[in-house]
Amino acid sequence: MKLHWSPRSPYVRKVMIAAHELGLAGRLDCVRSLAAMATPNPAIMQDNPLSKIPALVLDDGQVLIDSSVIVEYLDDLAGGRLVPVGTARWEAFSRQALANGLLDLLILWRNERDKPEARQTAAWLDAFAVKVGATLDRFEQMMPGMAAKPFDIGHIAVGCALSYADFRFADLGWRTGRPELTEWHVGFAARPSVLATGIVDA
Ligand SMILES: N[C@@H](CCC(=O)N[C@@H](CS)C(=O)NCC(=O)O)C(=O)O
Repeated sequence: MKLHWSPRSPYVRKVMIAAHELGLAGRLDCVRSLAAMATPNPAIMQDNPLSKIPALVLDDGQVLIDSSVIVEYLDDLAGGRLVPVGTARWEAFSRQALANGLLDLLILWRNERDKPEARQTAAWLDAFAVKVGATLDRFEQMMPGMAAKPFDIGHIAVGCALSYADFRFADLGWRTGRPELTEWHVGFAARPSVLATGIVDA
């Protein structure tokens, strides 16, 4: 299976963590693919016209896009360990959606923050800060229940979003006032699948 991959992408990292958790990492042929909002990449677009990564090309040519879809596919392939059943399933999916939304916000925030000051929209910057803060608070409120659940697709997304905040928003101080989320993230960061997939600016 060919994976459009980058060591910088938190969405790709979700897929890589799942692959390691499921024992499937060796089956992925990771192809370095440069995805940037302002620069459509024809090599990616052959497989994903949105020019976004991750995109997974299966051996029969079928293409799966979106990190959550790909993680669910890998879980299915491995016999299902990361997607719970029953009520826990909807909890995990909701947690994943919230974390994906947090990642989307952080990326938009970074794009805006990195513009020359004269071109920044102050109202957007303020709104990003408010929404990111509220989402982090919600994760703190989800403790200790979230920490007690077996590791699932939602935990992967939350951990990747927090680690991305460390990577691109070191000054955000997301740990302040969120002791339980902080403690949970220490455990997340120590997992072999997470250690094997560190995000780097390369
Ligand atoms: N919802 C998608 C988001 C993927 C995404 O935005 N990936 C970024 C890389 S971190 C990308 O490809 N950006 C290029 C672009 O937006 O054109 C997912 O979960 O896979």
